Amino acid sequence: MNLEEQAFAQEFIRLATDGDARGWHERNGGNLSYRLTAAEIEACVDCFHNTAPWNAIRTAVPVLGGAFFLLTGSGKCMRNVRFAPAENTGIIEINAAGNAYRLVWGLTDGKPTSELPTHLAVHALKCTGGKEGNRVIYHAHPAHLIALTFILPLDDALFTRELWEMDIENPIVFPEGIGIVPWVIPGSEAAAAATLEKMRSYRVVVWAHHGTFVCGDTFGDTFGLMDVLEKSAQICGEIIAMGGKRQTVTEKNLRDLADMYDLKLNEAALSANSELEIGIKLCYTVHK
Ligand code: 2HA
Ligand code: ZN
Repeated sequence: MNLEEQAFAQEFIRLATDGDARGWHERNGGNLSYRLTAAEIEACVDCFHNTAPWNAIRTAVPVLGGAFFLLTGSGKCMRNVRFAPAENTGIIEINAAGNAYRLVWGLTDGKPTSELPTHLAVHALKCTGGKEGNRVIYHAHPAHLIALTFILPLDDALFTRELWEMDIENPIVFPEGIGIVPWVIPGSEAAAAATLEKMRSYRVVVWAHHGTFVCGDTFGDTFGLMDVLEKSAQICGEIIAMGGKRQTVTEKNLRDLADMYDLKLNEAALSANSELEIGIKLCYTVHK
């Protein structure tokens, strides 16, 4: 079978296409990577070549030794992925020591995403302790979330609390909260290190004034997570544009929800001040 027709490749293409349709991928913005299962590697091995040179990975990822990733290419556009998967995406193999990678399929005239250090660092962190989950890592530039990073304090608990209040399902979708990384140079080892630190506690990291990094077990989970975050950020932006909240979801409401659905909610976000002042008072009255 043609590699592009494999179910995982089709799901990868669908996510790239849907993210582009949402407007999250202007020009070459954003990137996506997926760690293949043993069965998928087996099914594709005849399509792989072993002639490309090995490239050093500056921060070695021994736990990923022998892994294969399907990923977008540096400078490639999500909107083109579905029309020419083998030009815009590729599969890399990590060597046994986890300190080098080589291209084994695709990216016929290119190289892996500029954010490869962050993708690999987060995959290494998230694949440990049961190698089944967190196969998908997705970076996008959703406008409302980025806009909020110019308005809300760059604080994990406050950001989490605001987004939780925006959609009743959000505490269920990301009970552990979200991490915020202040401005960092895109593609840098520093960006990877800062993201890694936050990913120890979360599955969502927002890069201030840049975009969002999320990970999920499946393509559907990952896209859904990005989607709820962005919709919540949009609601938050509209509230600010309307002059701020007159009432909101209280700490008690959230604790009741946690009891009912047996959620372990992030305590700092639960007790965060929901009467933020951000130039305008974001919340005028909180009905307790
Ligand atoms: O792929 O979004 O952060 C381009 C980017 C870099
Ligand atoms: Zn980016």
